[in-house]
Amino acid sequence: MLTPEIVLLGGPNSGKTHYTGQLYGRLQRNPGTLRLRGAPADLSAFQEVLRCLENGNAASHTPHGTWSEVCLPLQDENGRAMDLSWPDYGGEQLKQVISTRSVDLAWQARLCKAKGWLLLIRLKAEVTFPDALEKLAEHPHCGEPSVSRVSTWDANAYWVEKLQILLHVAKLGIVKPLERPRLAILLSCYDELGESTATPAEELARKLPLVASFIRSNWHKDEVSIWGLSSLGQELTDNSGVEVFIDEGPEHQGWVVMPHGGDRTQDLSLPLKWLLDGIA
Ligand SMILES: Nc1nc2c(ncn2[C@@H]2O[C@H](COP(=O)(O)OP(=O)(O)OP(=O)(O)O)[C@@H](O)[C@H]2O)c(=O)[nH]1
Ligand SMILES: [Mg+2]
Repeated sequence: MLTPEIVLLGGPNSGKTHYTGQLYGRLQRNPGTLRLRGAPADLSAFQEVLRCLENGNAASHTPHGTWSEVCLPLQDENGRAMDLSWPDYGGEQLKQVISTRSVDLAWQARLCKAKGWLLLIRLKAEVTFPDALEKLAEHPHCGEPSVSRVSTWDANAYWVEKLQILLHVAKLGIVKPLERPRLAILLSCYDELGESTATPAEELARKLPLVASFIRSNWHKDEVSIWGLSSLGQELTDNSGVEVFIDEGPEHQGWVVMPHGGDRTQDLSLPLKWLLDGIA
């Protein structure tokens, strides 16, 4: 029996909880390449999300201190069994890594143990400063600064710094290209980017070139993949009551764009399957 551990890495509002709920709904009612072998022991984390989605509404933000881990008994299409331990938590925990420059012991243990990292980045919500840079270039000789001071990090610097801290904490050096942890990057809420013929890797490079380059330089090319993920297919709010979720069920909503691009597929378990194939 394989018992792979992965960590799900994503800041607040990056879509962790909705991916978790939608993944479980798919496994249960509309499975693809991965299937459930039986019922998980504790379903509470998943059921509340699914209950909201069945009414066409978004689930709530996960409180800061929350950590809920569910063991998913899975099998793939060849009947290979594995018990995947799947986490969900309040994304503030991960955001703090940058502000405090520290990682608590529980997180450190998880990072060290996990063979695969699933990193959620919501491109539309990432803040970069091309506007500020353009304005600076327009007034190179002006005495007065033309742009007011920006107090937040550019998302490029933020993610590179965060990955460096996480790798350091997991005791992983980057002298040689990394083979572990296997890394799946999910560009979440991919519907927010509109229709595009670009691959997910191209979308990442367009918005966050430094992050794309850091990953390309430091991971072995076969051990990293970049996907587009839209768990819901559209934005929901806490009282949106979107009919297609009520009529057809949340298990028929949402899609994934594969690393090579092309058509959307409904199988939300594909990135997980890729991750598990390489580490199991
Ligand atoms: N457009 C769009 N919005 C989505 C999608 N998935 C989630 N959202 C929205 O994004 C918001 C945040 O999603 P969550 O899953 O709660 O994010 P989280 O990472 O769990 O956030 P925290 O619990 O704060 O850490 C919610 O308002 C969702 O409605 C999607 O596929 N598309
Ligand atoms: Mg959450």
